[in-house]
Amino acid sequence: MAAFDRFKQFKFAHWAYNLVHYKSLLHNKAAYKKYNINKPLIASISSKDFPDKESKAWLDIGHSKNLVPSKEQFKHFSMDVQQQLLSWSDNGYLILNNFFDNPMVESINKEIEKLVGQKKLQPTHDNKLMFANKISSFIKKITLEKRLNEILSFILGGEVVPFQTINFIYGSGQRAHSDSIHMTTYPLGYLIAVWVALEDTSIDNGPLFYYPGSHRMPYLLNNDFNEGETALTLGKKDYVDYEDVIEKAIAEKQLEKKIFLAKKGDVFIWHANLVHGGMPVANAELTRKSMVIHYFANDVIKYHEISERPSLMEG
Ligand SMILES: O=C(O)CCC(=O)C(=O)O
Repeated sequence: MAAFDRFKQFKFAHWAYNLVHYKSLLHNKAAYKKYNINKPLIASISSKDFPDKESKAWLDIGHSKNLVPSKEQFKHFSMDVQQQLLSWSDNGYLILNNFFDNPMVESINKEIEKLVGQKKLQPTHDNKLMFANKISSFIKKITLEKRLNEILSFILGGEVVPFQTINFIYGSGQRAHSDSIHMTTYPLGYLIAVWVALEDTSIDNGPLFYYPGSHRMPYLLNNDFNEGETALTLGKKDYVDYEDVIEKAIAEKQLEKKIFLAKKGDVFIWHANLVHGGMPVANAELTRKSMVIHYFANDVIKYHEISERPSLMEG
């Protein structure tokens, strides 16, 4: 393990970092009070600090076909969206074909290109362009798109707040995972993701894949794969260990894998616990421009399970 990675194993390194970013942790204050979490906002936090693993988002408590029609807002959605909301509990995803029109998609692509050209957006080691929403008022505006936010806040049962955007120029090739290991909430299930196709995808440029119904599997959290945690150090297992465990769980369940062959402008919304990833890129010369926006419900505890770091949210 590299020296810096070893250093990050020590929780006090995170506490110091959190202290510097104290303002960005205030979003957790009301929820800590509500759920009786007696810890400073800068402290490490994980599922072990919560009273149960059972509390869930309102739409996960029963079946969406029974729950959604009783809400006033439901009848204001299009027939297509209504049908998909009724099946949310079965599928764990929703598809909005042609949601963004061509000029809008081109404007997003231009904006990302500009930010990359100006080196304001730099690819991470795994080729992600992170947090364009924090440096571009145009991208921020996209995350707040009204029709989109109405659907998201309906599904999560309250106000949603964008946490991050991730832009891809090439397919991610990312292994199967649930976002709840990266952006965890208490109660569970209060994260939602929006994937936007910024060009057509095909089997050659590494399209998105997903397992319908996988969101109903138990949430995989530190207790399920990590070990060796102490009061001062994080568990000894790594993200790769998590990926191995989730792949095994999917294989055991024999869930069907589906591939989203998106057209430019299509949107795919997934549940906090839907297992998904990126297909291997068959032709490395092809781009696969896309943007993911992750949203949290506003009034829940938001953090990162593996590193036990509370999420940093813009004030
Ligand atoms: O776009 C992809 O290939 C995968 C994105 C993803 O898995 C995520 O953002 O959680």
